[in-house]
Amino acid sequence: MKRVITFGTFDVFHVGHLRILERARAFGNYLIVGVSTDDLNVSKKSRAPIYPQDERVAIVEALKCVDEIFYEESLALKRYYLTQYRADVLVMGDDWTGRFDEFRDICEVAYLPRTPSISTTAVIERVRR
Ligand code: C2G
Repeated sequence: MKRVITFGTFDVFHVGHLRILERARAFGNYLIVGVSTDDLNVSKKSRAPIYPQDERVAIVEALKCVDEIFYEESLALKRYYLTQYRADVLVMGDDWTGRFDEFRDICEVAYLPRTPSISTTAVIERVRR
């Protein structure tokens, strides 16, 4: 059993989110996802998500590739989450490259290329226009 963990807000869920979760799951055979709380998102991005945390969790939790979810409440708790959920691998998109290298002492860390040409911000902008 290889346990994979990843984190994200997954706001206005799109195919880039789906692809990273599928690729993360392919790193092992059990995928745990830390979904950022609304409060954490405000502190990370200075705005509230469009979809509230319970709806974001409901969407991510329903995916075939996701085995377990929890609320990510703080970026500072990363080491605690990795230990608590006994992660063998941490997978993140390459917008986070280098940011989690300090955890290589307790698990494998992999950064995967983002899906091009799609983001929550781009979707919001398109809807606005
Ligand atoms: N992603 C991707 N391709 C895109 C857009 C996003 O692969 N076109 C990936 C990101 O790289 C990330 C995941 O999807 O790994 C979730 O993205 P966000 O919801 O933007 O996550 P973020 O708010 O950056 O939260 O502890 C880390 C964080 O909480 C990450």
